Amino acid sequence: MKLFSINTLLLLFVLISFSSSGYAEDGYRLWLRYDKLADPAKVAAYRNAVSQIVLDGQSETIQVAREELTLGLKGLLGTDVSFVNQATKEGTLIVGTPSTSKLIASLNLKNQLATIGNEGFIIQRTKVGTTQNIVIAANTDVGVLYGVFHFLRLIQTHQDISAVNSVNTPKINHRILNHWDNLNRTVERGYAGASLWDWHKLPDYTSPRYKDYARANASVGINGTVLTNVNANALILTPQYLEKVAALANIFRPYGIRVYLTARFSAPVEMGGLKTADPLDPQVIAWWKQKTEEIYTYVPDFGGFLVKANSEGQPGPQNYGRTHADGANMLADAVGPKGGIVMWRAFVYDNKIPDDRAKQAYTEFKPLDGTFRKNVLVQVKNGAVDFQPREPFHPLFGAMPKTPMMMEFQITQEYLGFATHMVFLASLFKETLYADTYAKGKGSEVAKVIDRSLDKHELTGIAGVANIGDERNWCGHPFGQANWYAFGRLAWDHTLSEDQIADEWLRMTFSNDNRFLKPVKEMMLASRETLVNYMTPLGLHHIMGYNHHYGPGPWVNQASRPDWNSVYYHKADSIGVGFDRTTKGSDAVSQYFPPVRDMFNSTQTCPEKFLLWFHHVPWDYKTQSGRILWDELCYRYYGGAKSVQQMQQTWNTIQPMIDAERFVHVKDLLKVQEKEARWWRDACVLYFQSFSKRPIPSDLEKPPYPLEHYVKIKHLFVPGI
Ligand code: BDP
Repeated sequence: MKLFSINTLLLLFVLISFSSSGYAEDGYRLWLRYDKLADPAKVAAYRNAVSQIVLDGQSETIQVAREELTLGLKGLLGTDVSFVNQATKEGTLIVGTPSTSKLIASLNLKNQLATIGNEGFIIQRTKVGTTQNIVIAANTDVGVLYGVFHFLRLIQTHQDISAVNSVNTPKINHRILNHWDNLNRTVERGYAGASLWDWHKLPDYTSPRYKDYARANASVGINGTVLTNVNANALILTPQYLEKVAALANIFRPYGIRVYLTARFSAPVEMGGLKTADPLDPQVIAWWKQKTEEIYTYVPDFGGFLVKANSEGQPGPQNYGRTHADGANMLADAVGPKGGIVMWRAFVYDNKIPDDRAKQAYTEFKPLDGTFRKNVLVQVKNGAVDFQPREPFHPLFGAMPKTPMMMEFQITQEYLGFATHMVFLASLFKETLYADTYAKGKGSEVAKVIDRSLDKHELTGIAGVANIGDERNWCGHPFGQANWYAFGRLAWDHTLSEDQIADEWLRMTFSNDNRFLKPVKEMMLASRETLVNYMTPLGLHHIMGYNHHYGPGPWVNQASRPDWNSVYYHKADSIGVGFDRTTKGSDAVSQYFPPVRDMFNSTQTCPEKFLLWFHHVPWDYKTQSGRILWDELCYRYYGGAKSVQQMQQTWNTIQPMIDAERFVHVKDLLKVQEKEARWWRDACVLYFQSFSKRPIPSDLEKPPYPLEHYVKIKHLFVPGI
């Protein structure tokens, strides 16, 4: 009798080989991989440092901390570490808060705990009785959980913990992901599959991914999530959906993550049957108050609302002759008594206003400074136009000292190559955070505006538009995960360097091997500049394909509104290229504080990276390299595309150091990136050449097709719309 066919045996073999490493390397585990450390000496050292664990407390948060420690240590060290009641021997890991753990309460940590607030933690090697132990202490259970994740990270990244002494507190209170997810599971500007939220099956079926999503967020300290698109659908506020929202909130709660929703401003009309959504109308006020109370019956710790109003066609208070503050305050009064907040977006611009789009948010919001309720944050994109590969910081930062300003970054790569280009966004985030606004003189960096060190607001916040979908590896590109990670780490502590964040992420996600780390880290750190060079060098912006925003489209001039045309932004003509935003032009420079204004106002002092953002510059203008602008533009485009080829070469060298699955995945995506970088280069250079009338420098290869070829390329069914 034949028991097994050859095929079955083969399948069995494949399964066994997978299970010996535990998992297929499909990226699902993100940076929380916990594979056994390769170096036996390290394993031995960590086992000595953590021979048993005392973790007191019963809350759900303590339970998930226990789960994570169990999973992490078993994986990393290859053995179960037992939980005990007493620090009976050297190398006991003592975890908890003074209120849940007698042992923690008995240690001399009072002074330190007094400095770390509700979410901070201390990890310290301390003598307990006669033995040396490591303590993870916090004031709250969620602080303990953050400490546990940090401790596991130390081991994952091979840190020496023999003298560990880390006091860690978040610099910003609200660290929030914004999902632009629709109720039909499409994701606006999402490139990683469908929405994670399976509304149809919720609340009864809850995918295991929800918990893993929460773990990943908590591991980097993200403590809030806005579930729905800023282009909002009022349906989310109905009982049918609130029940589903509650199911998600219940899963996220133990991980310290609060749920927020987007509020469609016209909801009182659309679903409440009212004739108006005027924020000063008593019936409207009562409707939102009642609706908010209803939401809190489903989600007792509901975080509040995010609102896009009077922007790109969304309804808002201005429809009724009211201001943004009137609208925000009405909602703030509704959620305030329950501890909720309102994040009111400043992303507003109107094609009927005959002014530079880049100026409009400032013009509208600055006069409202001081008129918002205490529980309102004004959420401002990093730059004044729209999440471009590079923009100068938004002039509203520092300009509204009486209002807490919340940073909005875009993690999803709407304008940065979707989920096929490798670009490490920590560089972009840091560049904005560390731009000096001069609001209170030198040293008034954007980070200090949003972390309250400048104006001492009670509320502080930072948001990132998520790049997460239901693709197996969450973000589409394996390196897209690094941007989710980087956002979280910088939201917690913006002083971390890009280098450190890349280093941590690579070690946890791929390998601690230096032969891998060094070249790949270098590649990541250079990747944003590379992308800027092949897409929008020297301050160019908003020259992508119309509407879907895929690929180059510097020729776009037929959009339904002028401020959606590329030609509006680059203003190329026979004389030169660039948007004159100087005091002689649109005067956008004057929205910055004087030293910044003056710096941007002159081509002599304007950083070259922002040259064409602020100036219309003649083609023969001499740039810093000594080349004329036209030549420099060509060299930047060609240099960018060439750097992608170098990225490919670098990636090929690390093949032996990582698994084949992820190696091939990244290798193939680099092929796409290389092709598209050349596409951007050729299309843009040929297009701008039609104005400059100058030759492409002779040492650069000529584009294979004429300009018309690129103009004619049409893309249908582009994801993310
Ligand atoms: C733009 C996106 C659009 C968003 C908008 C926003 O193209 O899909 O709705 O930003 O932030 O960049 O509201």
